[in-house]
Formats: sequence, C-alpha cells, structure tokens
Amino acid sequence: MTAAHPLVLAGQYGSPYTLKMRAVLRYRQIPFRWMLRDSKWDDLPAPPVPIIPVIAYPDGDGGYGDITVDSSPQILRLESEYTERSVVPTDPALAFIDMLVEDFADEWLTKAMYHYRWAYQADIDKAGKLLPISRNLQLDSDQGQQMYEYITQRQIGRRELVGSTELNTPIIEDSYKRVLDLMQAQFAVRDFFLGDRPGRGDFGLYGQLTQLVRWDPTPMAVATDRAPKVLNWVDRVDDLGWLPVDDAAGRGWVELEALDPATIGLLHEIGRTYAPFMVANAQALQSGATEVVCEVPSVDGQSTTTYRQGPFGYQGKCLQWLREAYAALSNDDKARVDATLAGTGCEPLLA
Ligand SMILES: N[C@@H](CCC(=O)N[C@@H](CS)C(=O)NCC(=O)O)C(=O)O
Repeated sequence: MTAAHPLVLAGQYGSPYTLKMRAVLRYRQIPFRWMLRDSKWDDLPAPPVPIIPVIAYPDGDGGYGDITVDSSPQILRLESEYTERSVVPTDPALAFIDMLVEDFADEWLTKAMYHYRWAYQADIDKAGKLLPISRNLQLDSDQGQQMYEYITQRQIGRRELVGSTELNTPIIEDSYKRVLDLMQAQFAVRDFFLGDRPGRGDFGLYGQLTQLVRWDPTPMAVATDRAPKVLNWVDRVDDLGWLPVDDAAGRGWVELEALDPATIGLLHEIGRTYAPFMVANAQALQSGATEVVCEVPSVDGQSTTTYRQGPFGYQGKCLQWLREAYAALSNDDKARVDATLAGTGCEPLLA
C-alpha cells in the first residue's frame, strides 16, 4: 500500500472509536486518507454493519476492496500487515492484560461517554448542534433544527440500552472519576499504562476520553478539575506519529510482574465494574433473561450498588473473545495472568 493509494478511514469527530483508530494509524505512521462519514465526499460502499469507523482497503485497481468495521479487529488486521510501532506487547501475557484494558474502555467506559452526552442539557445541546454539521457544513438553520430534534430524541431514547439510567448514574459517574484519578496518578510515573509506548488499551481509553474530557462540557469540567493531566494526555495521543519507539523485541514495555501501582489500580477498577457486568450480561444472554442485574462494589469495598440494563449481544461476544485469548495462552502465561489478576475482581472473567 502506498501513500498515493492509502487506506481510507471514514468516521466522525464526535465518535470515540473513530478517533481511536485515527490515533492508532497516526502513531503507527500508516498512511491513510481521512473521510468524513456521510459527507459529500463519502463514496464508500456499505460496510457489513452500519457503524463507524470504517476502514476501506484499496483493491489495487483504483477502487475499494475490503470494507471493515469494529476497531479491535481493525487494529489486529493492521498488526498483521505492518510490523513497526506495534500496539501489541511482545509478551503474550502482557498483551492479554492490554486487551482487557482495551475492552474495558470500549465496552464499559463508553457508558460514561454516552451517559454524559445524552443526560445533561448542556451536553445534549452541544451534540445536537454540532453532530449534524459534521456531515454537512452548509446545513441551514431549519435543517439544523430538524436534525437537532431527530438526533437528540433518538440518542436520548437509546440511553437505557447502554445503561444510562437514574439508577445506574452513580455507578457510571463514579467509575469515570475513578479512571480519571488513576490516570492522573499513572502519569506521575510514565506516559502510558503498560510502558513508555502506547498499547491497545491506551488507545481504547483515549477514544472514549476524546469525547469525555475534550468535547462534552459536563465530563470535561469534571476532568479539568480533577485530572488536568488527562486533558493534556488526550491532546498528545491524538497524534503520536513523532514518538520515538525502539522496535527491538520487548523494548519499551513494562514487565508484567512489575506493573505500576496505578495500572494495578486500573485492573481493580475493571474488576469492580466491567467484570461483574460482563459476566452477568453473558449469563442473561445464555438464560434468555430480559435484564442484566449485578452488584457493583463501592471503591472502598464497604457496600455494593445494584446495576441493571438490558442484555447486550455484542458484549457477550467480547467476553467470549477475551476467554478465547486467555485459552490460547501457554500454561505458564495463564499462570502469570492469573497471578496479576488475583484479588482484582477480574477472576470471574476467566472462569
Ligand atoms: N465495537 C465498535 C463500536 C463502534 C460504534 O459503536 N460506533 C458508533 C459511533 S462511535 C456508531 O457507529 N453507532 C451507530 C450510529 O451512529 O448510527 C468499534 O470498536 O468500532
């Protein structure tokens, strides 16, 4: 693939997964052409599922070949095609932890992103005004108002689907604040969670945080007050094409047995929130229950709060992929992952 005929990344500025993939491509120095999805420049064939981001591969004949969606498989495909500046740690056990962090960001932290955007009036207003313009800068004010009504009503109506309800609000918002605190603490030690170079998990967190700390006013104010380093980190990760990386095997990654305290703290946060939710979700899908119900412990472990939402099929698949990745590890690496996750609350994910 040449710079003259590169990949196309199609998405939107208000989409966490789009900006996640743009940051991966930039960091990896992989040439790509940016395309605003659903704009007048968008000439892509329909993807397999109508979501963003879309990565389109050239067919070698001036047209489009493979049309892909879903950021984690997109990252893995790029790993198989380009070797330099990999985002997957060379140690398979550390790579598993990285996958877990990415999935937490994509499947749990995204609840905070959706919640803050569509639960608070200032955030609803901003998104309702800006999202339609991203597709068409020539939109007139009548069309803008119509789109505002359409988008805000549709998105607010979907809040419950991802668990953004009154009951779950303290759980979702506390988890967001906890992630901010852990990141603020981590950046006192180093720039990323698993080393001096970014992994999949960092890009997953970055994607959600582009919206939370840099776009939506309510969570941005929380972050500015609580974790200013996270705002600056998001600015940095937006384009890490300049970051020097030593590609010799294993260079730049931490030892699994010597994770930083805030990284361990993040694993505890994953075990406190995402783990009970993902396990209960898989059980609900299996039993055909209409509701996922789980208990989420408080950060100090002194009490629990009930979390409820409808079952989510895609997140059932995510847990299955995680379990398959664990099963594919050697016995020695499984034991190292087990030792790392012992006491974090993540254990039921692998049971
Ligand atoms: N698991 C997917 C999630 C992608 C996703 O949910 N994209 C959202 C926007 S950020 C979307 O396209 N939603 C449907 C829509 O906007 O119509 C990934 O990692 O890429």
